[in-house]
Amino acid sequence: MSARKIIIDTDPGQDDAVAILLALASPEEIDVLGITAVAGNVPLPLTQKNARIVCELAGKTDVPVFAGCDVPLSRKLVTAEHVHGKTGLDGPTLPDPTMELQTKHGVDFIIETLRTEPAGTVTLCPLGPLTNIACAFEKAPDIAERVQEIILMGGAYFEVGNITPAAEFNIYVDPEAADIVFKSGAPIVVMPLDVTHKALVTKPRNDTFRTLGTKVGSAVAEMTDFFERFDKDKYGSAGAPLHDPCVTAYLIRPDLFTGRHINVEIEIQSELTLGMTVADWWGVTDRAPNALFIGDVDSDGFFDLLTERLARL
Ligand SMILES: [Ca+2]
Repeated sequence: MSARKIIIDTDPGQDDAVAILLALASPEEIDVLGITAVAGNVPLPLTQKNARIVCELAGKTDVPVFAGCDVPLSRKLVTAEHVHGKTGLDGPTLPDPTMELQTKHGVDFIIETLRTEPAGTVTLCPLGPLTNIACAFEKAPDIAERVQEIILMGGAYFEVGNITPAAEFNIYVDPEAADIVFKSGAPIVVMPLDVTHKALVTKPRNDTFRTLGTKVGSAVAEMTDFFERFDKDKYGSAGAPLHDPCVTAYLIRPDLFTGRHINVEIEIQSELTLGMTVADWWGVTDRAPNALFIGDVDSDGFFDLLTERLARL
């Protein structure tokens, strides 16, 4: 089987960084055509810079990085420095990138790639708010049916919200964009908090990253140390959840994950529950399934994979 061609759409973010490192360490399964940055965890000038920092950390300076949208489709940007720190990548000290940002807009890169590559051969991997993807679908309605699959981190059902009581951060930041993507007709796989909260970096797991004895291993351990304090304080959990790496791990080992093919709709009107992913897990409506909503992961298998791959960089 040849490697799957993907575009990573991201707002790094420590967990985005680990997701990107996992993809870049796995060329047999994953061919990263490009990385598009979006405003989310921190504003766009930082997310596009962080994406380049991560590529350089991986030693993969030939991956083109594009800046996409700097604000949600119709709302004011909400960021998450309280989770990720001022830079978005707080924790390790990493050098400023020397690789150039591409001049093309990220949305145009997504459109052109989907139009150029054979239909059904490019997978989109959104790890942040869905603004860039929705913008591309709005600007070029012909591309949605050319997408092989969208594998995204976002939403929650049984775990409910992390930014409001009802909503997960990525969907909440740009609910209109999420609504467009979930209604696009493209095949969607969703990694909600329900599964990402099971991908916890416990202390022994983080020590394993640290003892890899590489620049990447140390950086991942330091990012996780920083990231962890938030979830420990908030949820009392035994470690930091690696949300976004669930997306790239799924590309390599889909057998580690289980879920249900169900209908998922996005709340875009209610002030109280704005950005909620209304997931028909129990099949109580006759609304057509539009997403594979993941609910569980073999967390040991996930961390074994992550450790093995990060060790290569
Ligand atoms: Ca992210």
